[in-house]
Amino acid sequence: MALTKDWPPRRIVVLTGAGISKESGLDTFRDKDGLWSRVRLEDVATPEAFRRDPARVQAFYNARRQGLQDRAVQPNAAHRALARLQAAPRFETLLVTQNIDDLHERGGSTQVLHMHGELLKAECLACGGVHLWPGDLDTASLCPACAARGRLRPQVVWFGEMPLEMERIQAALAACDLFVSIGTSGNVYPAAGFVAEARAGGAHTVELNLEPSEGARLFREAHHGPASEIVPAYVESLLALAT
Ligand code: BV8
Repeated sequence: MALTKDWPPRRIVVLTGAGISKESGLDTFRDKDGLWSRVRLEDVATPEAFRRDPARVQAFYNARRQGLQDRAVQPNAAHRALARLQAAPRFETLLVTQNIDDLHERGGSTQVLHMHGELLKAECLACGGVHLWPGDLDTASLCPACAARGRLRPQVVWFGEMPLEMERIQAALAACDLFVSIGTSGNVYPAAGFVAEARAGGAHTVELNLEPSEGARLFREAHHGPASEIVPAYVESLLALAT
């Protein structure tokens, strides 16, 4: 039952997390076999860690960057379903992802808002330039714009850093009719607070996740199961409204 100001919805905000890429072969963070079960985020995903031991942080992201480009890692049916939703003219869909992989784009999505940055890009600490960077980053890496050596970091938002395009996201959450959260544990802020912001704006809120997240009680509707199954099913139910 949709309790919202405007149904069928016209303005939709979708938020995705690591769970949508799990069936594509990428690790999540907090599952039992996740990234944070093998390394402490304080050692590899904060500005302090980068200042303390840049080689260790670069190695962590170099390994993930190479893993993402493994031929076995491909977008799955959930990524492709969201691309279909974005292409439907009946809806105005903003896709916000916490993920730093490029599987939404490779699954056909356009205008993906990477609030935590992108693994395949590097940012120059000398000139601020952001560049596509599929290879390893290290102390010999040269900035393509200013030629500074060893000043490139992953274009990734670490803990303690401000996520990207927050004003645009918050305006979309306040205005949307429907907020759909997919494959995220609801542990990390500000993304974990988006559902409350959408509800405050009168939107219907839906969680699509393998299991109830930390914020499950804030969602008016929930479907649990693997993203590759429940996301296409939910998208098809929305597209049926548009006919
Ligand atoms: C900020 C990029 C403030 C890096 C990430 C002290 C100082 C400063 C801030 C804080 C602090 N203490 C706490 C905070 C806030 C902090 C925070 O929330 N910490 C948590 C740990 C409590 N947040 C921040 O620091 C943020 N910045 O607050 O800035 C500020 C203010 C003013 C000025 C300047 C700064 C920045 C947070 C961003 C950090 N970067 N990623 C990288 O990728 O390496 S976070 C990283 O974890 C992800 O990007 C994601 O956002 C986050 C959570 O991950 P999820 O995607 O949810 O993945 P998870 O494994 O947790 O869950 C997966 C889910 O999928 C599960 O529910 C599972 O059931 C489900 N699933 C599994 N398989 C499937 C599935 N679902 C469907 N199908 C399947 N097959």
